[in-house]
Amino acid sequence: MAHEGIGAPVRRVEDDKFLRGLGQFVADITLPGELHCVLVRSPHAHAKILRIDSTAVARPSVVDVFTGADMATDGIGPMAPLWAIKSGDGKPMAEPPRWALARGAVRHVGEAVAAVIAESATAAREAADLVQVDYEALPAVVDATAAMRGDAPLLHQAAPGNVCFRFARGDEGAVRKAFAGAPHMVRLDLVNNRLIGAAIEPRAVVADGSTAEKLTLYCATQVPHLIRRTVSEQLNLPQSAIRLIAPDVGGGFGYKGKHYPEETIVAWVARRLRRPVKWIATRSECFASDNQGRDHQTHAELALDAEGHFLALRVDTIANLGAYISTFGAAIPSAIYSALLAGVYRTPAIAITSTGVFTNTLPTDAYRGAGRPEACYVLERLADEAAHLLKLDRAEIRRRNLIPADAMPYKTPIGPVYDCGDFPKILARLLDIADYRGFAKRRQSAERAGKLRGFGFACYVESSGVAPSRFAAALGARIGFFEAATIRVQPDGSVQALLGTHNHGQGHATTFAQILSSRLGVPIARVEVIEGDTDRVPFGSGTFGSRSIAVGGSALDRAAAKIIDKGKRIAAHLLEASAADMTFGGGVFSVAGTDRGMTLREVARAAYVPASFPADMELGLHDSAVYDPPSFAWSNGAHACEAEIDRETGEVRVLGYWGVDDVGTVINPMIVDGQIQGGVAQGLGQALREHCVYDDSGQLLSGSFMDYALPRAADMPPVVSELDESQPCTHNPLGAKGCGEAGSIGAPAAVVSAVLEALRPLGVTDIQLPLTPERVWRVLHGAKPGA
Ligand code: MCN
Repeated sequence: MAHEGIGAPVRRVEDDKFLRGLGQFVADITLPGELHCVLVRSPHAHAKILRIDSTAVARPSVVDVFTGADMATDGIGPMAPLWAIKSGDGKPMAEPPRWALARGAVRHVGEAVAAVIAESATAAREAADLVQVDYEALPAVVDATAAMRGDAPLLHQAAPGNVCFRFARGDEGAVRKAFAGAPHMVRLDLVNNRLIGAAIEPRAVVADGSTAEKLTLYCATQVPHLIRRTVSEQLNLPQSAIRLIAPDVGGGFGYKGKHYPEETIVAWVARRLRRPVKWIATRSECFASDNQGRDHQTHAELALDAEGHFLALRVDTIANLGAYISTFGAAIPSAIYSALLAGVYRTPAIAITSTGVFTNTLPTDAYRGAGRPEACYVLERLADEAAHLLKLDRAEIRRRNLIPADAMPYKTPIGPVYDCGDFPKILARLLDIADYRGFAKRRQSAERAGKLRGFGFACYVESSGVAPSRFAAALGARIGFFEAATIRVQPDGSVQALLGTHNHGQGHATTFAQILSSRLGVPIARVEVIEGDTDRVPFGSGTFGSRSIAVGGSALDRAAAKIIDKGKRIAAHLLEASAADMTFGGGVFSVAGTDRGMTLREVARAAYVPASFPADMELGLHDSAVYDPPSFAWSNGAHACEAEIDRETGEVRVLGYWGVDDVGTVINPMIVDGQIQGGVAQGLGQALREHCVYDDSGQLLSGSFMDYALPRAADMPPVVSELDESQPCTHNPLGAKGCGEAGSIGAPAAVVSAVLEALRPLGVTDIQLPLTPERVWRVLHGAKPGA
């Protein structure tokens, strides 16, 4: 059998159907008698709803129009966040209710106010235009700092000053002491720009409520079991009465891993009308209703000794949560972000405060990277600034502060313990492959051609494998983050693997099959990976936080161990040997020290014939396992890029990009390479192009791809990605660490580092994300940076 197992760069088995247009996405699901749902959305960022009048809508093709009042009558519960953060003084976060259909007021443009249900999508759209909503417009606030001012409009009575929480972590006393005695200090004010996710497939929900017994939901989501749970709680239905199918999903990027109002609305309407109901977001609707990402304003200070050793870090972040707390919206800028503030560095004292603030904007939540790019950006900007202050090379100041491999396991002063990693080696290798030494020469020749050239780099550590449930619970998580896997070896030796994770572009059908190929010795063509169906997959948490391999893969590995164990007992029985003498490898059970053995296929056949196995054994070769990680899997790496700036236009061109990443044991290097490249594309997007902008009244100005600039193929430099497998994760059975977010974490910091390096000779020391041509041009020409 060709090597297809762990480590083999096999092509993705799932791509065939996608390349031939045979994927089955939610919009492809058409049920007999289905109705269509179009949502009437608020044009105001903040308003009281005075009256909703749907009399003009009456026509045969329109079935009904529902409002928040109807949902209230039916006792539909609020959209509860699944992570609750406490303030530094122990106070629980302010948790104002969020209703799937607005009740009494709207707090962001695009908030759903009424659901129009009609026999066709066109009829529903036309009718939605005829629903009359009388609003009393209220003043709005979109900037988080402005929202905390005394005269700012108040969004929720339950959140005075629009503050949701004032999270604090670390040892402020130790930090204060270190700063008092430090000879050097750098301080920066940083903006981490708000981003809008843009998967190829818009969000979509189809609900079949035709029968009383079972509500089937088809949903473009990353987290099938989680959505089943939240919808069941809101509709007060047993979870077993809901089947949630997340079929092929065209990208998720974190923002499809959250519970949205439309899931509740469509499920509730379908049950109420006893008909299938379909809602497919238009692209404009995505801009007005999908969660957004990042949006931090941070003041950060780093204290250093005379040699450039970091002594203490203080971070004060104001995080814009939007109008409501999304599923994990409160955790991202607090629990998750703060855990990364040691980064790859030995900083003895760290303290952070992070204030979550309500504004009249869409809710923010996880978006590829989710708190980690923000932390990396703070640290790397400070490191560059410190190097500049102390006249040290940027690589040298990092070398002096990196946590050495022999310090592992390393307990950071902010809480987490890194189990392994060789950060100095990774950085050294990066600088080699990117030819950092040769940069000065390349810069000179660029200067001769009238160009400004910069080399930048960033080191990162990532809490992949989200999440150790005990750690998460201690910081306010209301759910566990385990993963579950079931393996069924069929009587012919073919294998089905059922996992609670979800594949929306990451290649799970291939990599999970590769794990089983290694563990069970089966060809990957004989492994079927099943995800995304709560009636087939018993339990699960879903895919987010680069967890599928580290957590789901570990559950699968454990289940495989149980299969092997049972297979040994069956083979021992048939070969008249002791189970203790059986070995397993390459798909064959053997009696140690003899040439007697049986293949997995033979054992599987026997497992379903009771006469072939001991009487006290249960029939079949199938088993399940769950895995809850004891810690995060600490992926890490260093990324570099070289960029050139056009003085005339301010355009930044990234000429080359390099990454050296430690994602532990690599299951499929080709897939990991693709994941890194995809992440880098999104990181470059954040650094150079993407910017979600609201005007002061809360209207989304970047509400289409004409205004919100995604990176295009031509913006992508060649990406050289190298993987270092020398530091496998020590606490999961695969040794694997996640890779899905790596590129989006390192890239923004690396790009800004390069651009500032290019601009420093002109006296420019600061620029805020994103580095659009206009911003760079303004900085170059000494004008005030634009909004
Ligand atoms: N892998 C591997 N060896 C490793 C680590 C991972 O071969 N050491 C493989 C895995 O088996 C899997 C892929 O790489 O096929 C990504 O694995 P992992 O890092 O565990 O991440 P997840 O599968 O949990 O995916 C989530 C992650 C996140 S959080 C976002 S956001 C994201 C991403 O992955 N969204 C994506 N990558 C994406 N890729 C696509 N195409 N579309 C998205 O929406």
